Amino acid sequence: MSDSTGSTRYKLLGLYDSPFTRRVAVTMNCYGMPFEHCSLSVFRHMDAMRPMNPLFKVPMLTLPGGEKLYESAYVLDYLDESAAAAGLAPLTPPAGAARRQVQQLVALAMVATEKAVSIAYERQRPSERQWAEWMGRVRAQMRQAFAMLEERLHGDFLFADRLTQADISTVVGIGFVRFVLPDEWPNDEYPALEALAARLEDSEAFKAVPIDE
Ligand SMILES: N[C@@H](CCC(=O)N[C@@H](CS)C(=O)NCC(=O)O)C(=O)O
Repeated sequence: MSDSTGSTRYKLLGLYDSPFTRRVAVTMNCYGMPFEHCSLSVFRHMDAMRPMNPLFKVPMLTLPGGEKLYESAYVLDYLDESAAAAGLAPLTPPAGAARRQVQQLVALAMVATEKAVSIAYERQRPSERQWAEWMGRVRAQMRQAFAMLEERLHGDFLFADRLTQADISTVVGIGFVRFVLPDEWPNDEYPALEALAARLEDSEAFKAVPIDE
């Protein structure tokens, strides 16, 4: 199927320094779903982005037929369903306790990530307008979520000795903190998470979507 521009490919809009965009990109790589990357910033490239996404919210995945999907969780849900239809094991289990447990690990990863993104936004404000108490609260929440993930990580992966969305979402969150807020990553506090991040960042699915692209 092609859209009005004749495209037959998936198009992923958003920079990879958005952890939400990057987790979609890594997931597509894991599923072997090729896509075109539209590398535009929601802040710096608003004029170029407006015609395709006047919401200025990323990620946005355009399907080969032209349909646009927003919200990384829903995009991942679509990708999982497509992967399952193609006979692949979805990165979030389809049902039952396994699904619930992976989703809850992803929820922790998203709390850590969203709080880190909040810190990054707060730092964009003029220094006299930054709210130190708020940043302190958000930082504590971010660290708590990473600590809970660290506690849950015993083997090579967060769930059942195989790669799931819990690992991908956690590692893109860690990547975001280390790249955008390096002073917010407490070195050596989460050794198991650091080992997971090192291993996954070295895999093809992650290396193909570097955070600074
Ligand atoms: N819950 C959303 C969060 C997406 C999000 O906040 N993206 C940021 C980039 S990291 C963005 O588009 N920011 C611009 C804005 O919110 O105006 C998702 O998972 O897709």
